[in-house]
Amino acid sequence: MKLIKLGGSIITDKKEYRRFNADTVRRLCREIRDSGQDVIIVHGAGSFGHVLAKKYDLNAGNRSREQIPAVAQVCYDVRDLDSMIVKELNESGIPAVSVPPGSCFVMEDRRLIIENDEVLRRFVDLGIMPVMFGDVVLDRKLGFAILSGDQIMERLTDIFDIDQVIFVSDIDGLFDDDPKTNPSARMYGTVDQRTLESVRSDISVDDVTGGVYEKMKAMLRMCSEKRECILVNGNAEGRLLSLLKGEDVICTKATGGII
Ligand code: IP8
Repeated sequence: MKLIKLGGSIITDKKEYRRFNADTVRRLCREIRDSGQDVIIVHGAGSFGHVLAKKYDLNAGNRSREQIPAVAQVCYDVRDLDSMIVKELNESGIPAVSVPPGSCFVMEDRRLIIENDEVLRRFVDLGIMPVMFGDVVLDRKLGFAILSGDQIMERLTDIFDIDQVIFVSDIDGLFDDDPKTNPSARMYGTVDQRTLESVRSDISVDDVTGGVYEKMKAMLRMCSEKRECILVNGNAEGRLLSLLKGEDVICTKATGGII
């Protein structure tokens, strides 16, 4: 089984609050369907989550009354985004159902706790994809906190037998600098822990959950002898489909895990 994260930068326009990239999502759903692979999808929050989460400092936890309406609004916005994605999945022929993490699970000091995975497993056994996403989640220590889709991915690799983890983003792979502002930035074909240590950790700092650097760290934690983790550009038509079919594509592969 493959685990795919549709990143917030590909499913939304991150510069504009609540701007959904419907055409891209529709195409990616079709590429996944056409691959014929068994897949679970997690998605990011993009401009449906990060804009208000940053403005009200939601990842710091419960600090002031004025955060509370923002928590409710972000919960609403990311569920709205999710329902549009689940709709596209179902319309493309992939039976899918929303499982909002903030309504089903809690966190403890920003770590997602999934004490009971029965619902997730039973949906998968029925051939229905449970779709989880970056959300605001109640936290036993902090009151609430931001749960990134990347962390959900890590938990899911403990629950399901995942042989390939794919992060679909709007860049070709991991670069040694931000390719959007530095045209001479170089892309890595593979990264290991040593590469990561030399990468600028402030790339894509717009994300309250850390951007490319944190993603690459999560990828290194998830890869193993039996499982590869790949970052691929979803704006390049057909690239995700080729990757899922086992073809060579432009991407960054994480190797060697993290110590
Ligand atoms: O886009 C963040 O999830 P991510 C969730 O996967 C919120 O990092 C609500 C900002």
